[in-house]
Amino acid sequence: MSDLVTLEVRGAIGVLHIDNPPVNALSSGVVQGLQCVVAAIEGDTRLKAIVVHAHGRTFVAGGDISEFSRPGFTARPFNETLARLERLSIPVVAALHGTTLGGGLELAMACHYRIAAAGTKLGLPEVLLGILPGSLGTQRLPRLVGVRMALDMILSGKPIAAQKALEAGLVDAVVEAADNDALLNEAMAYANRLVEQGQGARRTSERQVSLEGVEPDFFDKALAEAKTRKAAYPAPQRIVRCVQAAATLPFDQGEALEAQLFEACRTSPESGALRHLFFAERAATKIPGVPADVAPRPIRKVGVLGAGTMGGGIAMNFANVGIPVTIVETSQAALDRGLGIVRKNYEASAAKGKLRPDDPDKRMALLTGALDIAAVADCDLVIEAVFENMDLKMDVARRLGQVCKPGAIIASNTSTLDIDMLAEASGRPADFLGMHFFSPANVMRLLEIVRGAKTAPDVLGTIVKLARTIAKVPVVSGVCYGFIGNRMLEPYLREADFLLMEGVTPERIDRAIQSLGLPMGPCRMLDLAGLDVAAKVVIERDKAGGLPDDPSYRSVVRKMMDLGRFGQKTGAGYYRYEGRTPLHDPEVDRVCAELAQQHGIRRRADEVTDQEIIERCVYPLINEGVKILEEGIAYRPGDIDLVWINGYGFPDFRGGPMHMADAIGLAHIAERLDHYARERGDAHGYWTRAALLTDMIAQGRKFADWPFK
Ligand code: 3H9
Repeated sequence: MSDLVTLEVRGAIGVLHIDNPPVNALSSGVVQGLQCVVAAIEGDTRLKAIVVHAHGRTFVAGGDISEFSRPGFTARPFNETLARLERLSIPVVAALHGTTLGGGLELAMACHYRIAAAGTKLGLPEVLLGILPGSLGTQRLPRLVGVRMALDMILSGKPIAAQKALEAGLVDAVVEAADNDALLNEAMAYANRLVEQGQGARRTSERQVSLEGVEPDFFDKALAEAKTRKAAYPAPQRIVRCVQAAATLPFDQGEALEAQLFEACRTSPESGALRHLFFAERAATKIPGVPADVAPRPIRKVGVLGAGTMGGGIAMNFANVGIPVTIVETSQAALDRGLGIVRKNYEASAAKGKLRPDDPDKRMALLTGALDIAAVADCDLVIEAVFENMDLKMDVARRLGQVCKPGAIIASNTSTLDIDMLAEASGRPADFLGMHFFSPANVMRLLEIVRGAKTAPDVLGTIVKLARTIAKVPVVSGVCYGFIGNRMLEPYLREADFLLMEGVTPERIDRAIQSLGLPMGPCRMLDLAGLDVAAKVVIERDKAGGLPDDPSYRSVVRKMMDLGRFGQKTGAGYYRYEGRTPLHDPEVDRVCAELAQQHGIRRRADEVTDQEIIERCVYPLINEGVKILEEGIAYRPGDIDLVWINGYGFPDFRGGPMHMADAIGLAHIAERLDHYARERGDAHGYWTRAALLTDMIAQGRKFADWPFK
């Protein structure tokens, strides 16, 4: 018998212990252990009841996701073990705590009775990994809670609270247990009572699915919805089919369908991408040079400089989790305007039912406005979100260095500027870093954390941890122009600009890029962000000597700014707008043709295929990502993928640009970069491959093999 799963006999009760830290995932070792213990129980006539209990912080949190990509993986051994467990004639009680998820809940549902510690969360989150519950979750859950709730839980992947599970019939009792031992005692007492009362097995698979209150077209509608809204994902439609089978077919037929469709999902590239992102998110919090047990500095109060769109959004993140914020502005009018927008945002969320009615007042009470920078003197963390201008930011950094209390962390929200220079200006480079939020800062999940040359490890550790507290995905970047995301965005936008001059319309460019699953192509994106803002970034960089010696470089965006076409906010940019609807604008064609003539760019829209648009915009972006890895700006390819998924709307089912590059094939990408270098010339190095890309191809490596030995 393995140490992972053991059987302890306590009088007439057998306790099946699962002990596989940190989350008791169902690794092949655990499954083997379960098989052995269930076989032992079958042959032990002393036992009158069984309690299934897991050690540590949670009951089983699911199948071991790291094993899903292994050749030969199958859910069959686990499912057969569950069937044997369910077939036992003595009552089997599951004692649940923590996060009882996926295969963990499926194990619980194969038991005959379930008791849960108050605070337990129960769910089937497989859909978030692009799969469906593969251990009879689609068959047993509808038998316990009905098809409507089962479908809702499986399609959303959201866990429910123990009390709701009790009301729905998913658990039989919720108990207050001070700790896991106390829970085990409660479960023992429950099992003993069942024995005293002569209660036997109560098998979920033998129950009928109730269709009461379910309309005849319920499944058709659910399928249509899954097809239209979630067409790119492999699981939702299949989930509907499985739950429908649970409601209409015998258990074994539903089981066979689930097994077949689980396998189809598991082996899909989309699920591979989503699983990659699951582990990437966890890996991103592990920072070289920062010990895992580093003591974080306490963050009890935050200061934000600037109450504009960015500053207000940043402040909301902290108020949302109960951390008070002091917001500093330079004028009362700007402060009132900023705080007014924050209140409106909260009230809109409350009106939509996303917040409780009293939440806006409670959260606003955590925000204090001030007009003097000295007001942040008692803050543990101060984030400056003033206008993106180096002189201004240097001055603010200097003043913060004087005002902040000793040990306070000072952060800049700059999206491009040199964090090391700002850190030196503050006079406290060890306490300084970049916290680059993405707009809207209260919504976008990405937080790019910029590590300066002298940022102290505990400062970095504190902010990575804090990011998770405020529900952000933290990714650490080194210092370079644009950090990870905006640096990679640059060649993407460069090529879009050239394509416009070659005569390709904004609609065609956007359509081609959107065919990958991005919500917007580059033209729509810039129209929304503001072409004035985008052009100013180019102009500032030019002034700093950071642009190639190429007068045609991003000349369309600069021209748009000169013409006052700032995008959606002025009703005209790459498109003209009726309300929010983008429409073709012949004026843009004319401007692009004129620029093409000025720069000697050949008009060739008829020759340009959608594939060329994708290759020219996306492959240089990937190439830039490889350079970022090569230079150590990003620690891992997965970090880059997280930046693009959570900050730029890259579709998660593609796993991010680096994961997608593996799927396309690195040799193919390199070959196309070389092709464009030949076709278009490479005087400015636009198509020069990253050296690491060439090395990886020579050694037959993929990004999935990172870190390279
Ligand atoms: C499934 O069950 C399919 C079945 O239908 C069929 C099966 C046959 N596997 O998130 P944390 C690791 S699909 C492997 O930082 P938290 C995680 O990588 C599964 N590893 O902690 C990390 O490792 P490291 C359905 C897993 O407290 C460590 O545990 N279940 C798994 O913030 C701590 O994780 C899910 O989708 C796993 N299943 O959150 C649940 N889970 O320390 C997925 C965690 O090396 N898991 N790890 O970085 C979660 O949602 C969260 O991890 C959980 C804990 C809420 C459990």
